Amino acid sequence: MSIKPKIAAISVPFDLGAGRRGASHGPKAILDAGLLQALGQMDYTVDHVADIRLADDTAAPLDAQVDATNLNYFAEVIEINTRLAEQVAQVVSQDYFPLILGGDHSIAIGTLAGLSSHYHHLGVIWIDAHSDLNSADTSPSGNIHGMSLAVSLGIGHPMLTAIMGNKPKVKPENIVLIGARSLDEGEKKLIRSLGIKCFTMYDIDRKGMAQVMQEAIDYIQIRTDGVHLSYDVDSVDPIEAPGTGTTVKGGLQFREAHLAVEMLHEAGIVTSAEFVEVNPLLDDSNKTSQLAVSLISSFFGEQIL
Ligand code: 6HN
Ligand code: MN
Ligand code: MN
Ligand code: MN
Repeated sequence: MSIKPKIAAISVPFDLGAGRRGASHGPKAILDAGLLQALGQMDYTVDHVADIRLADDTAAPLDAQVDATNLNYFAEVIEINTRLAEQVAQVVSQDYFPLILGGDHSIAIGTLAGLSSHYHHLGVIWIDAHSDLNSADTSPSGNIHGMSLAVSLGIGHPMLTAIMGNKPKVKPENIVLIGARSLDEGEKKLIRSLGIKCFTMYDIDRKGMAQVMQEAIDYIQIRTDGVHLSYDVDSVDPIEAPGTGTTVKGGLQFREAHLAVEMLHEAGIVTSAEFVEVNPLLDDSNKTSQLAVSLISSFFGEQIL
């Protein structure tokens, strides 16, 4: 990233993919915490091109018309992601760097669908306590934010996998999971059977974050023509990121969380990013939205010295 990309910020105030409300306030909290000022100070041009929200008059629930068993807010998730996919496809064709602010992690469905219009071999670096590889058959909750990566692989309800065309948006060998520590049984099976590269917290403890990130970068850059960073703030330890709906203890430390994005900046391989699951309703101190601004700034190359 020696030449600064033009950034298209897309906010997605949506939380119906999650099990609790509040991630819909994430984009505003991140903006209020000073994101645009921080990027402006670093001489980036940021156009806040869209704020994607549900139409007021959501039509007759699709959930009632199709079999959406164990798929909570199916119709709303489809609507949001269809519109997000179109927006992402548009900005990527205009040579913007897409920066998506969530919202819950179900919005990765739309982000990846939109990106797949441009990249043939899209890589995905998924930093998350979870793997979001469930489907209606394996999900313990029915919450679609726990299914978004599976949908992008082409696994799940056909109306979800059909957004922006039926082909899978990402191939299993082009995914790297980082920070995993809460995987459901079906997800573990899928990771093993598809051979998805996964650096768990155990790997991070054993090897250190620097080595894990270097391995992730080396692995992904040789096989892809673009790399999307999907950063779920629940990857970070709840001490630093209390404001998120599905906290899991034993997460990334503040420095590890930053080192990951600093190394991605240095590698210059990432072509789009999203930061998701900031829920300010669970965080009176705004610690988590401030953390998001700090992570995004580091990702775009903020220098300490
Ligand atoms: N997220 N694996 C759990 C589920 O309900 O499927 C948690 C998912 C969390 C999803 O954090 O984006
Ligand atoms: Mn997630
Ligand atoms: Mn190609
Ligand atoms: Mn998560």
